[in-house]
Amino acid sequence: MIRLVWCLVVLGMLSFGCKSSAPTEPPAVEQPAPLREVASFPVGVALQARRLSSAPHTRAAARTFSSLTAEYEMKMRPLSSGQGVYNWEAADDLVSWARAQGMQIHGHALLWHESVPAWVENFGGSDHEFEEAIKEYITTVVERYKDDVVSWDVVNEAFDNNSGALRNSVFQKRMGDDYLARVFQYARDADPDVLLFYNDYGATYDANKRRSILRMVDDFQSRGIPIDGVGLQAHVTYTFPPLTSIQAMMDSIVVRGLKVHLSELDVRVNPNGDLTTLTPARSQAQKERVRNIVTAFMALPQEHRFGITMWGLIDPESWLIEFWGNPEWPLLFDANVQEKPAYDGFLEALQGR
Ligand code: 9MR
Repeated sequence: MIRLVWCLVVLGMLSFGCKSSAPTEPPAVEQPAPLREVASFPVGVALQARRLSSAPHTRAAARTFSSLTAEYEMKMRPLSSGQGVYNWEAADDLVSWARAQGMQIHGHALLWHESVPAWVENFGGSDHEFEEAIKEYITTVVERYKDDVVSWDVVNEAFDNNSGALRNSVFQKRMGDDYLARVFQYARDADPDVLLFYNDYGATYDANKRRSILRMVDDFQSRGIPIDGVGLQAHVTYTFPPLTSIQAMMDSIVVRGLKVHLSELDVRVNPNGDLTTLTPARSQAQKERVRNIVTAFMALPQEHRFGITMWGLIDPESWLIEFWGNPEWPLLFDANVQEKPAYDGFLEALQGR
């Protein structure tokens, strides 16, 4: 009995203590549900290794996303500063951080004409030696991350805009027009389990590029060259390209039995430069656009939904601002690492709302 009275007294003191301290605490802000907990497919984010030193970034990224892409560090130029010379540190930092958060890792990108180190660009040996060096690079990188990376963009942006012709990259020049097939095979030989993607932009609205990509897939499949999916970068605006053209390209990938990755999603709201701040109306339009794209993706058969990756975490760090020279707010989080209406659009689509 004495014990019961004592407990009641203590409980009373505790609740009184809570009540009296309540007014000094900031009101609890209710956070929306984490996308990774709601989605039935991986929801990813591209991060640079230097963001790992910012607690607000890592907290939001780990809470929200279930997949990580290195925005920079796993490309050839940063990874390899000389033939046989590898700089793993920054890539390793991202990989071990992602693993600690239970995130899967998408490798980006083994070959990209915009990330060619000087030793490759100015390679002094024969074409055969060039190809051996590229093969060695692919094998080394894929094998190193065998246990960590579930999927690789094997080649990024191999086709020209408008014409759809094979780009005259150093890879095409030194290895010939069939280099794509051979490098996909090298990646497969290095890891029989990793998923292999071709990744590009513009495939939803550039008819010739789309045709070239699909022709490459058909050709690979007819020859038994390994390919598991196509990454559509999805650098879109709030109005362009039309949803129907995004759906059509996704369907073309699905009918070929491959997986679809919306691999670099961001949604420009200021493509004409008419805004100096993000207006509520444009923010709402962005939310609807994100909702529509995610809804269209969710309509794909489950085994073809590889994932959706946002190309960056917070608006002011998006590559688009420098690239286009306009103020821009293309991502799901604002400068204060707070979820925007666009985040809610993503979430509502996942929830079927
Ligand atoms: O957003 C990336 C930026 O931080 C890098 O400096 C740049 C060069 O490595 O690459 C950007 O990402 C590109 C991606 O790798 C491929 N598709 C186009 C992206 C924007 O340029």
